[in-house]
Amino acid sequence: MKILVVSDTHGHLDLYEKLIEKIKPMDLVIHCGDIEGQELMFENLNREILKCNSVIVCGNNDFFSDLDREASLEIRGHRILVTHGHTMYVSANTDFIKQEAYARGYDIVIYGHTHRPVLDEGSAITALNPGSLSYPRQEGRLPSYAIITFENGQVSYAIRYIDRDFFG
Ligand SMILES: [Mn+2]
Repeated sequence: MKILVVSDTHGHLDLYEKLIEKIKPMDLVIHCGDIEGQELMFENLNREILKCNSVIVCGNNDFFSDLDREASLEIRGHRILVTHGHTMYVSANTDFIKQEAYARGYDIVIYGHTHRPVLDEGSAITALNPGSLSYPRQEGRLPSYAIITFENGQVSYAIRYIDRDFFG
């Protein structure tokens, strides 16, 4: 099972559409917030191109949306918390969000907000931030996304970057 994780698209889905045309199909897509009004378009693209459902949470810039602040998923024995992260001090580090998720019984927490990709893998809890497709802030500033793969009883994570050769 393969899950695509993206975040902080901030009103732009043109790069996202090119991305999913290239990496289709997926089993699920998670958007960690700051989608800025494009949730219906996002869900439709995922249904049409990836043939899958979408999980979207509310970001600090999703002012007029009725998106949930959190999503709770259970996949292949893993409990996954999805949240934008802005209320959990994620700009500093992953300590608080990991503690919070672990205390609530999760073993994977997925968030966004910082526009910087993070994979903080641990035995008790793993924190994953896919970065931003629209406004990357990490060194080099390449748009990024993440893939989570559940296979043979194992979970693996990959952060991928879209450079100028990505689409060939
Ligand atoms: Mn944002």
